[in-house]
Amino acid sequence: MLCNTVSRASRIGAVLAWAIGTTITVAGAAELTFDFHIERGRVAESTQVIRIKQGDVVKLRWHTDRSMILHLHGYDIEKKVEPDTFGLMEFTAYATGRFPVEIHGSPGPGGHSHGGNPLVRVEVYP
Ligand SMILES: [Cu+2]
Repeated sequence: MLCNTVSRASRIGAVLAWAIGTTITVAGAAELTFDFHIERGRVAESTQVIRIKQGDVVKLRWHTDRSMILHLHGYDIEKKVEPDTFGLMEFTAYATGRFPVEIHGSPGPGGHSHGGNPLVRVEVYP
């Protein structure tokens, strides 16, 4: 499935791109794209944890069955996602650690509630 294409394939793609000299930004860093499909508030198990390296340029593409707001903690990126399109989060993984992506119930300060497991965990390794 297209939506389950995760780090391995993306990393190979990035290496190939590097070989022809197009997309590399910093020595050793890769450009990585991850696709997620959210259904009933969850993503496929194989995409619940993604592992990247510090300095990687990362794109997270979100497909969803209902509109919601996603929040990548630590990097503090918020993205409203809607069905029938995809929401894109783009960042350089400058900080190492483990960063949860949570679903926010509604926009605004009152809607910032987190419970249970995060939707996705982003792990950035030095
Ligand atoms: Cu949050």
